[in-house]
Amino acid sequence: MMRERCLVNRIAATCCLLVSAFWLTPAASAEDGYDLWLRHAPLTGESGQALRDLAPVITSVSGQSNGPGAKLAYAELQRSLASLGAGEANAGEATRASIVLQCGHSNGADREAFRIVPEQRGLRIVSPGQAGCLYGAFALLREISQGKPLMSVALDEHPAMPLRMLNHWDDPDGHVERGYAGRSIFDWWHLPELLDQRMIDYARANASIGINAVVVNNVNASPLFLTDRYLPKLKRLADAWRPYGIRLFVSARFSAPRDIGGLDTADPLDPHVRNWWKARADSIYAEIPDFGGFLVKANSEGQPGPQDYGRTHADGANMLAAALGGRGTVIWRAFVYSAEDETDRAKQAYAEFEPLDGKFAPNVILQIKNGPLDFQPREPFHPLFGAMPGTRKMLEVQATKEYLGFASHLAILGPMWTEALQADTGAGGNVADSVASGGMAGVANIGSDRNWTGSIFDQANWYAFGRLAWDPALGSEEIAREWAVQTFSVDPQFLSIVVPMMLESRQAVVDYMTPMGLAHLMGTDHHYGPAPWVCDLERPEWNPCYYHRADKSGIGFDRTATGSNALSQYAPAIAKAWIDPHAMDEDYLLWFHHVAWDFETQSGRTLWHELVSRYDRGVAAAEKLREEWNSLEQFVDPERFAAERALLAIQVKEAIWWRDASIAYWQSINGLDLPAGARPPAHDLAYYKALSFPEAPGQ
Ligand code: GCW
Repeated sequence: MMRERCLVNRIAATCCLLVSAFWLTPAASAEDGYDLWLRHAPLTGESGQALRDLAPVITSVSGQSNGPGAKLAYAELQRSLASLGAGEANAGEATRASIVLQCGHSNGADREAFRIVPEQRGLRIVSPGQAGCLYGAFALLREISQGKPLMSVALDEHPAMPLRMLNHWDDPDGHVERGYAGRSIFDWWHLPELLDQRMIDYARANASIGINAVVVNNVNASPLFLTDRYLPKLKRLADAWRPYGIRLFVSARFSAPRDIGGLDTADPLDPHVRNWWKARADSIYAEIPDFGGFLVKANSEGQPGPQDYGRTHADGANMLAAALGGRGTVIWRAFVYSAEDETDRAKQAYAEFEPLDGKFAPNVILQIKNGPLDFQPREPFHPLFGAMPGTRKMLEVQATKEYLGFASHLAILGPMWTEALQADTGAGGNVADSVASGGMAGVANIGSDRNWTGSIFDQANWYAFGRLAWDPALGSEEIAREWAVQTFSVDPQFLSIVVPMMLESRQAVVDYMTPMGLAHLMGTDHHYGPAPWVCDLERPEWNPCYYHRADKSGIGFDRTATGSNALSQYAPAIAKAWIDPHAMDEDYLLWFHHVAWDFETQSGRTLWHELVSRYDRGVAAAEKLREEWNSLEQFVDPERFAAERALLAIQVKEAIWWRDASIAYWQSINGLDLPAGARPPAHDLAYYKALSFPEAPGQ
């Protein structure tokens, strides 16, 4: 199907080139976004000519051509180079370039590494393993798509971390928790008999950016996934994805021995419970020999866990680790907080897990969200990354944008994830270093929408996730450019506008939603739109007022020694940078400090005036995104152009809504006038409070 689509795209693109010769409209053919960054539109100009001249011939080193990675790499190069224009050979046989695939059969850690080595008349893709060969092929195509001459591509790469994993929060009935791109892509109803072509296209897209693991179901897990009924379904997927180097994982419900096992307990120290999990694991491995393992959300937000039996997280995780043995990995989430605990929610995960350092089995990885709260537009990095040296760790980020305007708002997350990955933990390295033996998990933003992610620009977040998990040192700009070239156009004028748009988009969202370190002010349940006034929910930490702590005298959460002292969970050198409200990075000011409304900020303005100016800056940035996109019509096909134009109009409208509702609320608390010249909110506070969104998706 994708092959046919490629052909259709090539014909369309060729027509487009012919048309453009007359009307100078280089982007006339409609596209729906299904092909992602793998469109491989024909190269034009000198690079297109050069590729046609070389018309590479692809071969595999004899005896090594039968592995799954080699076969896929071969097919991928054939089809995609043809799509890029190499199929239309200008060259005679004697002058054609050669691409040689040399793929080994290693099962070791190096199986994903690859080199692209230039040769006299062509190049060689070399890997000790099969997956590495496929990664090498995709890397070559990425380079060529950027206009790099085939003969000058030379790479030597290996992944920075072993697990580069998508977490799907998908339920068996097709609902996706916090998903904004339609229903689940997994058709459990028709599996195992029917394997949708989408499952292959999905694996190919993941492999193209180095993703090697997928958790297929929600961490709020249904025990169904552990039943015999689901085994053949899971097996069908695992078999389909194996050639692409992807291992399948399942979110395991901790109470499964009770829910589906006929036991009256799920106590991790009970021998019957241990045997039950061991037998379950054996049944899974009998069908899926390379099954990845279990992801577990335990004793968090009502999920069952070992604490229900007076046991620790380590007891629970190690019991499952023993059931898997050397065959797989338990990924245990550190996202926990408790209604009964009076302390700052941002402190609770550290308080619970840090004392368990060194107590987890070697095949347990602790999965930690990027910040100590919950995927906010901006948070400081999670203090656990600077702790627990005796524990394997994994970084969890969220591509779905639960708190950043869903798929409606343009917010490119590469800069946010880079901010986390490159944060110095004060413990001898940065966050990326601290997860080097674990990995990176991305809560997937993928759904049944034709364009996969609900908007074209949200594809860039899937892309950036894979690229950063492969190499956390990559710059956001480089990633954005790579993506934009492959997804839209290599035209320098287009790139000079769209790449900065992408890079600035996340800060725009921070500014109009939660400036200066504010957090969790989103509407209850759906997490869409402003609701800083909410203060009546059962659990204190469900209320936005818990986080902003605004009163007549000031605003912000005191996390210094005079408050919750969450700062003390960071290494002293790191905490020092945040301790002085006058000298610190003001992007985190109200995260760590409660300050007076007339506190003097670094701009010389009072806190109140500075806040208003940040809201205005955010709205202006959203307007700029819209204007800039609208200036790019000539570079983008009509379908994708119109879809994004509509979304950016929504974003501007909602940025104004965020600003106005927030300002109206703060004024109701502080009783202060707006700075001179600032526009008053369009409506009174009662209007904003009365808005409701019964149809908001993803809840
Ligand atoms: O952010 C919260 C979400 C929940 C989610 C939870 C988690 C899967 O609102 O929907 O549950 O985080 O990460 O477990």
